[in-house]
Amino acid sequence: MLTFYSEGSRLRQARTELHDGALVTPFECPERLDLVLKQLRQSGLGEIRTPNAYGLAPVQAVHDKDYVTFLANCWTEWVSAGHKGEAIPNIWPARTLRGDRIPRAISGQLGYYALAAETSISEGTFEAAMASKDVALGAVEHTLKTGEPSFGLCRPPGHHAAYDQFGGYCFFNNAAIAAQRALDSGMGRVAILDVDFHHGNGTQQIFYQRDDVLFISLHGDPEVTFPYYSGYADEHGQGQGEGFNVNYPMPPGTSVATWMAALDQALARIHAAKCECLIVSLGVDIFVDDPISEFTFSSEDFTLLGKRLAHAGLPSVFLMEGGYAVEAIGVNVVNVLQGFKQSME
Ligand code: FKS
Ligand code: ZN
Repeated sequence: MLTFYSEGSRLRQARTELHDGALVTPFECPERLDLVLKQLRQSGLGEIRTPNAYGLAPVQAVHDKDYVTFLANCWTEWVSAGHKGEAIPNIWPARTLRGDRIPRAISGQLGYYALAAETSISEGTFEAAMASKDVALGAVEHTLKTGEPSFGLCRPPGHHAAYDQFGGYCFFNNAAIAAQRALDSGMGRVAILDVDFHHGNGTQQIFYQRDDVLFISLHGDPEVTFPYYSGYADEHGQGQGEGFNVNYPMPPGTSVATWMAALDQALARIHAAKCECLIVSLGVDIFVDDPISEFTFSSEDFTLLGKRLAHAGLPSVFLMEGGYAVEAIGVNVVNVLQGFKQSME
């Protein structure tokens, strides 16, 4: 199985994350890449390739043009406005304010285009987001061409990024960009299966009114878990998209057996909807020791997960999302991929 990876992902080097009321070193850090790369190299899973540069068109196929421009210019504007720290929003068009204006000042734009405050924008953030979506596009292109599975070691992650909003460590929605690419190259219907601990609100929002992408997410119950305002079981999709969005929220501490039962239902839905390829938003923050998440996967359980995903029998692309128990993330990612590879016919 080929891995796609870009050195450009290292350009995201934020120093601050707003966490528990303090500015801390971000959980989503470049060292995550090294831990996964190290295990991939030891595993003999396959070659690690640098993707091509695909430019902005595939980004603009799922994101708002003005949002992309905002991300491209944000850091420079923030610095020229004389701000000292990293760019962090501190006001939003909240429910009682106007949501129909995009203010001229960068501080106003930040609130407009942000859905959460933990994720700062810093030098190199846009460039890293560009590298990350190229990784996703390289992976999907390879799978479309060969039918072979591939892994995109995306960083920054993507599943919280919506049509015109960033947050939850995400800027461009890598899975959505890859899914759109698959559709544009002739795939009839694409399944995106999101196994990250956190609900993939961005992916859901981008495809909510469409039936050409089936989005299914297994995640921590938003009643008590980020992103709180999305990911409930009654979100089924809208209009044409009715029935093509499926959420399995589960409480903190949910057993692997319960989680796997939800996965089986998800795979049955993917089969019933006649999806022609599978994109997995692969967050390994469902690991028991993950510092910001509350599911109970052991490292061996990740192998089982890979095996079950292989039973879907579809051309598959794995794209990295979260996972923070830094020591274990390499092992856990590789276990999914090895489990998958071993179970393919
Ligand atoms: C915990 C607060 C949660 C933000 C969590 C962001 C999770 C990001 C992720 C991604 F895959 F996108 F990286 N703060 N007390 O893991 O979903
Ligand atoms: Zn997550």
